[in-house]
Amino acid sequence: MRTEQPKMIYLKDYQAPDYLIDETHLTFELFEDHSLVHAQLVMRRNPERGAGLPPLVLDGQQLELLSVNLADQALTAADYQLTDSHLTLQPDSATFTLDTTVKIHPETNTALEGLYKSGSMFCTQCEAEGFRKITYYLDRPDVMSTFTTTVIAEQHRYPILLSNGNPIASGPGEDGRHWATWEDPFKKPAYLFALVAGDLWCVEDTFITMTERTVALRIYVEPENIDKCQHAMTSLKKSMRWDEETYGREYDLDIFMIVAVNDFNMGAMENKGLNIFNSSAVLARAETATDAAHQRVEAIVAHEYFHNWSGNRVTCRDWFQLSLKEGFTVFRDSGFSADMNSATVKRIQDVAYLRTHQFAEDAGPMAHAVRPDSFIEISNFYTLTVYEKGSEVVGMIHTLLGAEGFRKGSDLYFERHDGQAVTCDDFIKAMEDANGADLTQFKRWYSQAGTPRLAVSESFDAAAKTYSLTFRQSCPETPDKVEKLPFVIPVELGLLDAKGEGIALRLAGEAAAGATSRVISVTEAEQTFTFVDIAEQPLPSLLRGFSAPVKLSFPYSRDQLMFLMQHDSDGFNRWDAGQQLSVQVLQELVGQYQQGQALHMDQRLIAALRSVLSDETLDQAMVAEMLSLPGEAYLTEISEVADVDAIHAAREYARKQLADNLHEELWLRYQANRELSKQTPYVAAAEHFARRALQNIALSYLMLSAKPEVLAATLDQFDTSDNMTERLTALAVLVNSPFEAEKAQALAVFADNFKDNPLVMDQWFSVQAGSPLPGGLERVKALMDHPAFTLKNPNKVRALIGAFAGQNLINFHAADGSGYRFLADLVIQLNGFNPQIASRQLAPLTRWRKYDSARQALMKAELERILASGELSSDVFEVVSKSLA
Ligand code: B3K
Ligand code: ZN
Repeated sequence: MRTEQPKMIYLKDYQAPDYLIDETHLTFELFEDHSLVHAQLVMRRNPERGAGLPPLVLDGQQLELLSVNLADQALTAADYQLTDSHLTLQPDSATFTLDTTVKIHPETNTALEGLYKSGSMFCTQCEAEGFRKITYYLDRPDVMSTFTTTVIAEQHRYPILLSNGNPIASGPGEDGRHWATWEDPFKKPAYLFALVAGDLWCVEDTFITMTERTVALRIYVEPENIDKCQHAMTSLKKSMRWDEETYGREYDLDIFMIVAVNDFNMGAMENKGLNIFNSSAVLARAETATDAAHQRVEAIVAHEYFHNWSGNRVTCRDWFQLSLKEGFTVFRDSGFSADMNSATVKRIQDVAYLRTHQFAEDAGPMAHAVRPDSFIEISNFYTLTVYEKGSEVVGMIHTLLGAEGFRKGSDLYFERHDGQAVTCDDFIKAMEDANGADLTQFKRWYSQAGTPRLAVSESFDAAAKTYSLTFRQSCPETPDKVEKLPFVIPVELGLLDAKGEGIALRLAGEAAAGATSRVISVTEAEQTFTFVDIAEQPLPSLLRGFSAPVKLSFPYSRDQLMFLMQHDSDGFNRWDAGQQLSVQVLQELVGQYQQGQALHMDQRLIAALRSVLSDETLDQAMVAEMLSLPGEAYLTEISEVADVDAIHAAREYARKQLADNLHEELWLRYQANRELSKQTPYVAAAEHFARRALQNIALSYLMLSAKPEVLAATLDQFDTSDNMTERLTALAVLVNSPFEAEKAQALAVFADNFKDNPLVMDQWFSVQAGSPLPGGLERVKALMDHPAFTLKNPNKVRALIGAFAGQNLINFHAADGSGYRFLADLVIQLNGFNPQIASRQLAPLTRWRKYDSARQALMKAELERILASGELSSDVFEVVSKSLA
């Protein structure tokens, strides 16, 4: 909890540190009711900051200072100043050693930041500013030091003692204790420090690097999970190979370790040589994890591994530069996932997510630039904007420079800045220097928040055989009030002739026609591009592959969208045409609902999806994606004022229409794929994901008919399938069906089978929390009393509370405000023991401006109630106060 009024911190106030730490030597003595941390810091005055010896101000929170020695002299309380956030003392020489001993309480640390206990295991989470809860330190990323760490703990309870780097010594101690010392030769900021002590088993493997060094790989888990590590290990080895082949990056230590912990505030953490993972991001096997979970494990293992270069070897100068490592690393992991699976499907999923959630963030009260220029609590800035939009920005550089140019740029960046803490500008500079490019205007993507709009209009001159596209860009105002200057927007496009063939493109002034798809850069507020030699009116395919994170509009007719769905050579745009068509149709239904009319759906959507469903040549994962109507959250995001009830009614009506009209086709595809699933043992690979995805979406449509043969098929899938992907879908389909007895039975059987597997129980909670059937809040409240539920575990909070408030819009937004009240009560409770989780769960309430005035008033009242509820963490304070501003 804060004791002072939270302060805003500004990028413009950045100053290099007064002192540097060259070596950090830590000794941890772990006990059940406290722990002791001895730190020896070898320090010196930062030469960059000139002569003179200013006071040394160390960060430290929730530490009990037992002793402090400066240059081997014990200090007394008169020699230093101590507040609840800093220890200040006066060095008398430019180089010195500082020794401190502090007492801390990991056993009661519920915020899961710093050193804490997850079950019986000790573990750490230091990014962004958790290290200051471990010892007094210069806890900022531009202070980089080597570390040696000795961990001493009871041998019996904690046979495994881990820290960063390579193990150098270990041995028995007194009173049944033992110790181990680790040495990390690479300089790193304290946020990458990690320690683990526990009774863990590990799966081992090795990796031979590109220079033929052998690296030991270990995944540590609690004994009962030892059978669920293989997928993560395979993913790790694929990641290591991919980073060598794609970016020329080789691993540097002799050992790479992953530890799975159950209580973790986010997905995983890239600590040097010792990644600590939420168990949900490591454990996966067919029987207990869905295809989506398998893909998430693969992506997160890769992401954290890739940080070894983009984040650890080259790190951030300050936390405003967070996207330097996160945006780039998300871009890298997306490339990896695209290569391992279907690239088009990966792109579709990323874009659907970005448009739904990042666009909403960019339009809300917490909107901020990819490189924010101020914050109160950095933990609040691990956002979709920093991560996903940051990745899109890196992706646009890739598009503008081409794959080869981009690789030259990344090589130069890693070479130039290895071992340094740098800025987004340094990244851009390397890209520019390696390519002789000028990205000055492009850099606005880093400083201007908000989602640009790009309105496109066309004009065709049959006589002159020219076709012009005019682009008008604008960007809505954001809370920072930063003036929006034109962005550089790379637009990949093609023109289709009447047969759907791509036309070879030649811009006016160019000597000859080139390819049928190309990238043009829109750099002005309004800009026209004229194509020549265009014999007939073409149909444009715009923003192929979603080449820029903008809201593009073009006045397509529904027939034109259907034409693009069938003919566009760009798979992403075929899907997107389908989405645009669905949006038009759904918005029309929303209008009918609001007017109190009977709903009538444009039959062209049915025809379009029928032809998708009957096309056996299409990638089945694509078919599944195309059958998925835009979600309620996306329909909310694109509405001026979101009508929760109308959106829900319209979408459900459309689903039922599709289900009724396409019953035969869906049933055929369901049965064919289900048959294959029965015959094939589970494989975690793209074509199998694709088959099961289509099978499962088909089943969820089919059940809308409530026909007995569909119920029978669902029960069979639930009872007999060998994998969680099929079983969980069957469960979800039953939960959302009218078959009360079967639903209750399936839920009970599932809970009984998996009561000892917390990750599977999370799925069980989510399926129920997400069900749009009436009575959602009561169900969620009842589930909170289930023995497997606890608010202390972030995964449980996300599974039940997060799924309810984030995905079950019709229940969460109940007109009486009960959902809002429930969430606010929980946020107030969570604020007391885990501020980061409290602040995350708050997000749905911050979107109040999207709703009708009655709901707005209810949501605001809850935000005000939170604000008045007592001592707020800086995390919750920042989000609530900005939302109300
Ligand atoms: N770097 C961490 C996130 C840390 C979040 C701190 N609140 C995981 C990642 O992005 O790889
Ligand atoms: Zn990351």
